[in-house]
Amino acid sequence: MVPPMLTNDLIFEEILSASTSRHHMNGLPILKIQSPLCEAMISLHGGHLIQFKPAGQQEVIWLSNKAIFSEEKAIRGGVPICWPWFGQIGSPSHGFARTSHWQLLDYEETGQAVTVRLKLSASKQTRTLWPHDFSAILTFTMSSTLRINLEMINTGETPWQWSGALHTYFNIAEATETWITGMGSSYSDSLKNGLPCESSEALIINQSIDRIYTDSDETVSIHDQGHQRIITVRNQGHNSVVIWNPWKDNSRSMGDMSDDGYETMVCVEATQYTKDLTSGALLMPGEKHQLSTEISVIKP
Ligand code: TA6
Repeated sequence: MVPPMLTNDLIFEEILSASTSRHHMNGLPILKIQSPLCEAMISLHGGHLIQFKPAGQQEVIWLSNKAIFSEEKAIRGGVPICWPWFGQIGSPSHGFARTSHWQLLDYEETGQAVTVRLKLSASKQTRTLWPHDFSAILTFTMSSTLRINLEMINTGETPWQWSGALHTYFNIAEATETWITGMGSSYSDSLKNGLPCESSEALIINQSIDRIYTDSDETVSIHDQGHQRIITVRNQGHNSVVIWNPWKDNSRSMGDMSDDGYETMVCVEATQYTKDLTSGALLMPGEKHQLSTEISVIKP
């Protein structure tokens, strides 16, 4: 079920192509994709994908039914773009990309997929938060699978360092009946001050979890028993996979998540993790880097 605001509060603006139309919600521009292969929505505020549903299947992406659509806030759920830093090592938390307005660069559709590209470049506003020149291009390739690619380019004359994440919220039928494999065995536990831990068992979502896995397999699988499916996640250009579920108490403390929100979501994030702003991945002038995630659904 998509949250009611996606159907009730969406105001149509214009048709862009056979599968793509432009809308707005609370004044924020939203692209809606309705193709024979999938349904999806992307908010230009944050460059934030807020829906993805392959034709004939359940929603793959979770969006909070209390998500706030406002220029000042990051949307709770979907795929927040955390960049150019991950976590609270800078301000705002998780970087400024998820609260910036992204420009629609172009869109294309073939029989195989709908592709939408968005762009964010350095501006007076971004330089007050992060004094660097950059250009970032987000490409969403949507068919029965979803691929999100964040390409970052150092357009300046000095090197800079970055971290970040494609902070995907997955929609699952029931957390306690969901387990995750392929994330690897070594992780640092953010709930225990980054304590290094080892566990080779499948991860069951039955408690508050905030872990940074550093030796994941190429494919991480979310066994979503209740929906009788496996969601596979293949990341590239990252150094870790963060898995997060806020569980009861934290859900209750978040104004933009309902008290039981944690029961139907889990975040599995393509992450470039670093402990502070000065030890991030280095990008030299003129260099590019791509951080991507590819999400598919397997019906056993
Ligand atoms: O990726 C996990 C995490 O960094 C958690 O520590 C948790 O706070 C979460 O992201 C959500 O952060 P947000 O700033 O969106 O509330």
